[in-house]
Amino acid sequence: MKKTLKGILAALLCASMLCGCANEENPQSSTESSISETLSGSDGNTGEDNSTDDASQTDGSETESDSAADSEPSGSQTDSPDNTSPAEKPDQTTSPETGSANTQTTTQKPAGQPQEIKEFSVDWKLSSSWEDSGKKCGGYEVTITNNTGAAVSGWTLTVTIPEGMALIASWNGIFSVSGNTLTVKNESYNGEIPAGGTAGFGFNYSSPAEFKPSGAIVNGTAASDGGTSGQSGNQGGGSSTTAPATTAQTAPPAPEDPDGTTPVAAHGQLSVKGAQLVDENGNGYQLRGMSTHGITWFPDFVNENAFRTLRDDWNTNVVRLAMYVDEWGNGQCYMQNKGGSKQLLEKGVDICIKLGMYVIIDWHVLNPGDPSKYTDEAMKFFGEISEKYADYPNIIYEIANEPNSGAGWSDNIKPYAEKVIPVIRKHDKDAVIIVGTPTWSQDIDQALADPLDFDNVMYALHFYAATHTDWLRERAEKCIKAGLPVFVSEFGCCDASGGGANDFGQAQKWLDLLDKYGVSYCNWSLANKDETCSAFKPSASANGNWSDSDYSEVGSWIRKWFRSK
Ligand code: IDC
Repeated sequence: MKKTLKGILAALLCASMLCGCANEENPQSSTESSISETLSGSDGNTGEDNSTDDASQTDGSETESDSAADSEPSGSQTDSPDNTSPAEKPDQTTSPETGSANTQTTTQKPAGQPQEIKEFSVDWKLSSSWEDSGKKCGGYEVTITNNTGAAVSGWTLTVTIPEGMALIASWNGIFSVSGNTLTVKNESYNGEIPAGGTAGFGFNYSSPAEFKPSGAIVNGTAASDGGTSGQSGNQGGGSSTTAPATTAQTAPPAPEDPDGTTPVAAHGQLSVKGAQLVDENGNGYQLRGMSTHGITWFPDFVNENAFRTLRDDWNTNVVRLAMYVDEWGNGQCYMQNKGGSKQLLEKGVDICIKLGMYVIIDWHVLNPGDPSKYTDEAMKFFGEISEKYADYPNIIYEIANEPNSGAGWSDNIKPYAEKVIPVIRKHDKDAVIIVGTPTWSQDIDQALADPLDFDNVMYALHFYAATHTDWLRERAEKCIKAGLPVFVSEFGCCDASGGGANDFGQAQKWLDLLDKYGVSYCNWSLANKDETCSAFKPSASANGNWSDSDYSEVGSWIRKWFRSK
């Protein structure tokens, strides 16, 4: 069944009627405001689950898994699970990322507790906490709200910290510690706070005693404590106490150029023919584009101008929206904030529909390594999302990013897929569905040996060029030649930790191979985190129209590659 423009317009009419009702009842229910409220809302249970395996493979040199992968091309999944607890490697696993989700936060005081409104208020959101060698460690996302009634052009915050507390990581501010005082000044790009507006920064700390921030001073005056919230369920009186909203009913927008030259206008509903992704005319078609980082970690990058720049300046035709399911270190993943995660995801999907780009809805399973641990959640999520977007040819579903920790193909992943795929198919009969493979989506040969019995399914192969070299390329080529539909829904040019040096020689070999067979690929990641795999420098904005000075080394390289196609 092909999706037609007529079908989309009918769906739009229907959805806009729904939306109209929702808006009548709740004039505040625009996606934008709901997202900002939700994302600044309660952490709820931010995942005390610190003992679970984490982005194990992401820790290049430290983990058994990477070296095992390198030295043992067979990539036995049994030796791959990483049992290093986050506490033992806080710097790579504790990445609450930029606190930019908070930039639109409005501070709401609990009813019945009038508080004196000071010139500034400060919200402290604990996004993670752990212990390391007897020290208390934690990650905070902090929001300063300007209540002065006039814009300020710079800010300096000081707060008392426990004796001996040190910073492990910090972002969106210039930090210094002197004795018992932590001082944070704005960066060049976030000094301006409009009247009523906010600025955000964040950091991870390690301290002999737990840090419970209060009594901050901003620009020389005592700020009101907007509140603290976080893992412990300690929910103070600030904006962070807002419960996660349920998903607002919003209508997807119309494609802005339905008969034009956008990727989706020109190629329509994709499907799988043999090993090859083909367009609505049955011609081989390759998707190339960027994967976001976790959307709840870098929500600012989910914006129209950024995606438009990716389409028009970067020459890409797909965006992958990575929605972490339950990752340690981020209190806003799907399992912690379903409403907020879903709204942000839908915002990204809607932008792609408007821009005529393909979009991959990525159920970003890294933790738990076995996707079948959340089969019911996945069925519910994919049921809802596929019902909403059933008529849009833009959508590709990726139902398990990277199974790991020994999750086997035939025992865990395939049975999981056999439950989730029919849920999607019930609404969307022909969408392309990508299924992850064992050992962080490296063991595609196991899928080849025991494929799924559904049409339009592809199998994920992921590589990080500095870690996964000839042996994985050989496996890829063998499987593709044997007829397996492979989709590289995520790759990096650096090592599997997302760090280390870029290896553009290896990356080039990979991309040449993928282009030779028309295999689609998405690069990790559309973010300005201070790590090698980010396409942007920490100083870059998320707003598109980037200039050369905004790009990281890999950002410049990959953009050039896409533009050459
Ligand atoms: C990494 C991010 C990093 C984050 C970490 C843990 O780059 O900022 O702290 O996840 O969540 C993958 C995963 C992907 C990893 C990436 C790099 O799909 O989530 O992102 N990687 O480690 N597989 C192989 C590498």
